[in-house]
Amino acid sequence: MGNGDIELDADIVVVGAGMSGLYALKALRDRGFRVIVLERAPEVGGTWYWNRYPGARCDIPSLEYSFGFDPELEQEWEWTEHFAAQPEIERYLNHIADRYDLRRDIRLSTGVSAMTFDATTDTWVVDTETGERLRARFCVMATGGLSAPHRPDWPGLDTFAGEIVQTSLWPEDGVELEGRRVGIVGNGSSGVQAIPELAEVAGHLTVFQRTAAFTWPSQNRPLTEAEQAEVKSRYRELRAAQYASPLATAHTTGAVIFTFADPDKRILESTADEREAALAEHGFSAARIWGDAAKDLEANEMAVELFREMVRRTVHDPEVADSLCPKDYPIGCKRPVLDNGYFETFNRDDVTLVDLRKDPVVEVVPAGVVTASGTKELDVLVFATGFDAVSGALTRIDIRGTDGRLLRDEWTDGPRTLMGFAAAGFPNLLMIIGPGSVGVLATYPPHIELQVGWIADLLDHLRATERTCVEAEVEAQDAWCAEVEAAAAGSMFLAPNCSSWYNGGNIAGKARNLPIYLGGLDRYMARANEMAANGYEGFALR
Ligand code: NA7
Repeated sequence: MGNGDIELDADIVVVGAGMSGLYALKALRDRGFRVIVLERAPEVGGTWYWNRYPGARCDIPSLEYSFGFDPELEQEWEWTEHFAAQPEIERYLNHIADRYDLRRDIRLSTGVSAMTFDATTDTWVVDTETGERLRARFCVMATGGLSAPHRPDWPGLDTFAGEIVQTSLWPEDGVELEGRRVGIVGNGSSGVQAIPELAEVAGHLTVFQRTAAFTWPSQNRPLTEAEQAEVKSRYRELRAAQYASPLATAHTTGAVIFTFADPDKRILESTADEREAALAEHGFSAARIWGDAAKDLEANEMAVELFREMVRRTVHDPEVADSLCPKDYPIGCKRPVLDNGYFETFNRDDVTLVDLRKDPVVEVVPAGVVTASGTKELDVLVFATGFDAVSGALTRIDIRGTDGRLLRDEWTDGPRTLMGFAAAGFPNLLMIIGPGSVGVLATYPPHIELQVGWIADLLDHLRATERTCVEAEVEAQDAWCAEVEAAAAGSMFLAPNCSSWYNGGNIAGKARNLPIYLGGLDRYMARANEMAANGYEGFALR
């Protein structure tokens, strides 16, 4: 690539060797670019390396949560379950690293601390936590949407005499749990997945809950050979369906994730008998079948009541059941959770629920966690308290663009990008599944393939036309941000009493904002491809 007089370590530095970074390396190397990947972890896999807590599992069917770029890879890889557990996905990503000889361009245990754009040469200077400095023309951020761990700052936490672990930073050699007094904080996907597994091994499990979860039985089961062969026999057609769909799904495997809402079913007009029949037929999913619950808060509250009824029918102790009933936010505000025996776990004698709304945390002491009602003695304290999502992995790096402006400061009121690909003021910096794209809503592997393909085409175009710089234009970025906002209007993600990692409400001081385009991947990619066809409209190419 035309690098003039300056010495470049690579054409492109990719930050992160998770799913996005691995595929970016493969695709960009295939186009003849010199690529170096920098990864903080000692292994590849990203999310599927770090989140190795007991029970960690994907909530998208395995046969769809996988890459389609190589039909041979698709045919040779055998998934064992409808919803793959973490070790299997980690093995899959390691297999990809080996199969395409990716490791030679990946530097492990090399976190990126700072990135500075040098406008005199149109290059990025990348500083690592290991003290290295690299220069590249372009940076591609493959830093993930749920990768910047968040942990509460409880008073006295550092005095705790036992072991503190976080689900998203689970040690590779495990944590001793057998027979011990274990506490867990957090009831999102991570907590809900971990709780039944921890209860199995711990001597006693104490669950500290701030907000009750909407979670549905996953109905996970082994994939039969016949099911797998059937999907593999028509994989091209199914992948095509994924690439062209709003959420990169093809409903291939027959795994029942949820009973989807029927637009014609209106809970506001339903009778008590009809609701009872729905409970008998669908169980917890009876709360999800109503078309009017998606946008109408009154209908939503009626659907939530069906969910609560299922909790009361499942959990024996009425007080515990009451605490486990979601009360003050709508279904659809947070990402739905899939579980394996979550509510049933609270019927065990060796599991205690502490409802932090009634019994708040006072402090942590060497012996355990003190709440208003007294000390809960613990040997291990597990935080499943989520992430500074979507933008956090980017704002935690000191990214300095034109005139030294800091990305973190530019995004104080929420991230601003042109379609999640790039941000004005930060030339030659491209993002995979960045804020302002469809983001975490569409199935990652096919979604990543589409985005990386678009980025690779852009970089190819720059090389072919001998340009050294690409930057999002402010007007185009403003117009796109307005469109993202318009698409989110009226959605439950921004309901008045909804606070979640989607909208930044889970992190104190973070701007409340939904940096996710709700218009669907199909419309998003059509727009991206149209921009490309019009000579990368909205981008300044120099
Ligand atoms: P989530 O979904 O953000 O869940 C985090 C949980 O931790 C949630 O129940 C929070 O309660 C709780 N939390 C956070 N801070 C505190 C404090 N200070 N005290 C008590 N409880 C707290 O993260 P996950 O890792 O479970 O899942 C993230 C995504 O990964 C998931 O949606 C899937 O897409 C995969 P809150 O609701 O804020 O009251």
